[in-house]
Amino acid sequence: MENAVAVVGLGYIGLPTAAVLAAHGVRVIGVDVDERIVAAVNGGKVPHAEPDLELVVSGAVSTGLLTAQTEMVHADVYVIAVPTPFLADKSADLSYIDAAVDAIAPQLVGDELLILESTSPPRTTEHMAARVLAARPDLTADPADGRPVVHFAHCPERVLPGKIMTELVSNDRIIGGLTPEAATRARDLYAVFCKGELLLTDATTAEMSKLVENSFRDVNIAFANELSLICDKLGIDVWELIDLANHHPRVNILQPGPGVGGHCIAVDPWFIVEAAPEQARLIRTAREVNDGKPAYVADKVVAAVDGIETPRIAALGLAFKPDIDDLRESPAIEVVELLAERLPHARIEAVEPHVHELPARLAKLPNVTLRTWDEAVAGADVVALLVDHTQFKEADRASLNGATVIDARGAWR
Ligand code: SAJ
Repeated sequence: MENAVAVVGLGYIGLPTAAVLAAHGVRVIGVDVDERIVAAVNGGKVPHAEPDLELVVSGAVSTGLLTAQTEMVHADVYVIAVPTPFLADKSADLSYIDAAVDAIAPQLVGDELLILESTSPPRTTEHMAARVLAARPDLTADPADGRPVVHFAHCPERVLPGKIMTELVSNDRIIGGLTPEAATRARDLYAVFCKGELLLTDATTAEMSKLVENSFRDVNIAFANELSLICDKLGIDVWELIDLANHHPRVNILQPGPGVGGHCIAVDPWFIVEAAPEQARLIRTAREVNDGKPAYVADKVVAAVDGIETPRIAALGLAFKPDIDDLRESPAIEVVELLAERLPHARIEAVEPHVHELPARLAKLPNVTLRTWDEAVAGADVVALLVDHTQFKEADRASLNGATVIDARGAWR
């Protein structure tokens, strides 16, 4: 298929990118190993909730410009948007990238562009190129070499879940080429739909830029989370303190919470720590501070039910942040898990209005159930607010009936 873009991985980033490209007149083939995702997309449906995504996907499918399949195809441009989780030792798991690259390599004939969008440790684009060229010694990445050239670039996604369809178009983008020509070619693709600035650099700087952006946020959230521990010790309301301090013209402290979740901010800083363990001291400590928050919140709940034989605990929210259904790496889930383990005789009633069933991690725990607000708060000894969903913020708190409230988000101050 000529003049086509193959988007490899139709997840949180790949599918919106494929749909937006197709909506701008580009022929896009989505490739995903999951048959259910492929079937959903071909039916104009989306496998996960994201505002406006289904509208754009169904429109693109109906014009015939977006199709999905499980087999790899030949394309002029490959956009690789597969997961890059971390392993138990916090090092990056590049197996999804490697699998995608291994499937692409036999398709290449020369002159293709491979763009890595997955958030990746420094030098992953170089790793990707080396892997392709090891499989295909008839090709090169060097335009002066004489053999057919394949171009490699890294263009990290920076969109905020919940606002992906607008941010894809409006955010500035960093485009790192393994060669200047690769960067220019990648820029031409993003220029089709991106109204933000397109900033060209080399691939490794682009990789680091993405990691640094999320680490910046992680370190700043860790500062707020550390303040919450200090304030508890000193008997100060941390949210009032932050409100006041933020009146300084050059101070902007973020909000403490039960920890940092999602697939990005809780993961990406580890890639920097892995690349420069001796130097990345603050970044590592920030991760540890944020990772320590779920246990700290669980401790507070355990202390609050001390002396109650069979306590009932309402755990409000399971998502990793407000007003979304995404439960990935959610600190709220970790809090509930810890409570279930530490309080085997307690009834833990989770309320998550954005999902219809408990995630597998919690469903297997005998003392955790999914309830409505009314069911959970009626008769609860402790109410733990773990996610500041609008619905909870606006709820009638008279129904809490004097239960002990542990507000990990400061939403009910
Ligand atoms: N959080 C706090 N306090 C705050 C802000 C956030 O505890 O003041 C928590 C949230 O509750 C959540 C976590 O941090 O658990 C992360 O939420 P988020 O809204 O800060 O970020 P994400 O993970 O949804 O998206 C981030 C964004 N990165 C930055 O803002 C630097 C997004 O632009 C990236 O594209 C995305 O990561 C990604 O895919 O890397």
